[in-house]
Amino acid sequence: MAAALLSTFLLSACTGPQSVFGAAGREASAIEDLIVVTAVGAACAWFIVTSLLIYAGRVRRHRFAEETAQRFITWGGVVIPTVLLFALLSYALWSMPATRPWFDRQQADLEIEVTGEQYWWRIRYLNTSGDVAFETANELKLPVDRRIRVSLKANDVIHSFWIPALGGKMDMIPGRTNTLWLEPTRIGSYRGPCAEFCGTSHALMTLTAIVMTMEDFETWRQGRINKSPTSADAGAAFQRNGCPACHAIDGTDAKGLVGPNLTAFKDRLRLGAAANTRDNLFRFIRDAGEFKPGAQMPAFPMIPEGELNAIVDYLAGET
Ligand code: HEC
Ligand SMILES: [Cu+2]
Repeated sequence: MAAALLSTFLLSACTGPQSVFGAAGREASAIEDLIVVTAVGAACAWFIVTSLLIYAGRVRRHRFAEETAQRFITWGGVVIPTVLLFALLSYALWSMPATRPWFDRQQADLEIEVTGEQYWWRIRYLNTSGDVAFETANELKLPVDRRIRVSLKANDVIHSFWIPALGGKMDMIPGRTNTLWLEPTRIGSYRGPCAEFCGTSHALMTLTAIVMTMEDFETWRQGRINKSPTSADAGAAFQRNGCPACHAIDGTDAKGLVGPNLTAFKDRLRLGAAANTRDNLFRFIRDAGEFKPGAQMPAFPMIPEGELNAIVDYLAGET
């Protein structure tokens, strides 16, 4: 029975980059175990009740003696459900510290702050003293096998942070900081949706978590921290068309904070919620609302094609 139930789960495409099954994080494994144990427990209860129904309705169709009925009610209606439900409840309570661990700054190997914005994710990596080391957006790079403390905030409305393969879900509430632990255990790329309806493009507010080895992560982090200034000419078209009012690129004069930080944009896999290709980049800048209805970035239909291509060249080649 349990095997049949499990295979139904597996056959219905329950695994993938955005799934609790096939967990790739410590908290997510605890959640996965909890789901399996409660599902199997529920399946057992269902199996017992259904068998009894069939027995009473099909096999023994005459009346039971009063005493037998009493005994049946005591055992089937009180004792067995109490034991079964109590066992499941005990397991759920016992697993709570593992699914949602208490956080302690001392234990963190890395601290990250993620802020929900309509309809994107602002990501700040903090240094050991708790100050912002650098900022990025929509792509969360994480080292494997490290305890990561994630502070969750929101700038406009309530959003919700959830990378099912790595850990639990937690709301991001304006004016509040919530904290969540993540400890990725497997290298790979995982997807997280915004899990609280936040407006027109809520469904397109997605986050990619990339789990890498500690060495790769350190190389990337040092590259971001020590980013050398680029020549002003390179991004002239970007500067000229007002993009720095909202976007920052480290090592340049672009210091806008309204929109996503675009440093090393060429390395990002996604753009808006689509693939980061030259063509999509061109179309996104021309009319961001075409990709994400309600996006807080104005359309730029007035930028001439050559000029737009220069901006695309810059962002696609920007390091
Ligand atoms: C008024 C502020 C504003 C201006 C001006 C602006 N942007 Fe944006 N931009 C945003 C916001 C907000 C987003 C996030 C939209 C979303 O994903 O919901 C964004 C997103 C982007 C993205 C996608 C980032 C990602 O990770 O998905 C790119 C690329 C971009 N802008 C390029 C530009 C360029 C090039 C210009 C200049 C022509 C420009 N922006 C001007 C606010 C602005
Ligand atoms: Cu959201």
